[in-house]
Amino acid sequence: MFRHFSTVAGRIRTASVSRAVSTFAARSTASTMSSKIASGSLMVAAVIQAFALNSETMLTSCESLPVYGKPGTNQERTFLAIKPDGVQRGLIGDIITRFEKRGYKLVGLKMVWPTEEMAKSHYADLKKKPFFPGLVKFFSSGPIVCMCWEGKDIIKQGRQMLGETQPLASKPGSIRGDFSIDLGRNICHGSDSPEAAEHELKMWFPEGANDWTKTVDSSVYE
Ligand code: IDP
Ligand code: MG
Repeated sequence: MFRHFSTVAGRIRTASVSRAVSTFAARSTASTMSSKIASGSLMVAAVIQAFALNSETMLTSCESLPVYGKPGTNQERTFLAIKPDGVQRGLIGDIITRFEKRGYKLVGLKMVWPTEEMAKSHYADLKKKPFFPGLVKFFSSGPIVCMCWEGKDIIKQGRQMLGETQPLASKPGSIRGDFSIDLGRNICHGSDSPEAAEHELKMWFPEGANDWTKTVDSSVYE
């Protein structure tokens, strides 16, 4: 039960209410009830519908940017994750610190225990690879830390800070080069293109991110 996104559940609940209300209203209209009862029902339905719509509006009104930001600007965003091995090895703080110290802005953060379905969906582009079943099993074997980072060139810079897919080919100073040895235990994930960032951020942060202003940005950007 802890594996469910509360906001997704909230949205589903809201959507269900909307659907139920529409069905109820349609049925009320088509029924042979007296017009007084029917209009009363419609009024109640309209109030509930307005409430449901308002919940949606409130959910989106604090998101002035799409969750994937604006690629190519200082508000470019990427999806980075600390995989189950990174969590087990106590590297959450170190990894976050690297991006914070570089000057990037953390706009989304949560721990999620992915289901196998979520893992399959996340790595869908690799589904024909022989290592896919093992990858899915491992990715869903424990909680991961999901992050949305924002800043200039973050998609490419994030990949560089992670290192190469193969840890043995990763330079010291990179996360994989400093902390990992084997391919299937390379600690972290990062979107590899703007398209991937959009897809992954929509998937892992359906509730959106936090569009906060970092007051020291004038000391980071000229
Ligand atoms: P990436 O994580 O650097 O983007 P991808 O090619 O997208 O690399 O692969 C996803 C993950 O699958 C890798 O991080 C790695 O953990 C795992 N992986 C990739 N290639 C292999 C392989 O040949 N054998 C086992 N695991 C692999
Ligand atoms: Mg990849």
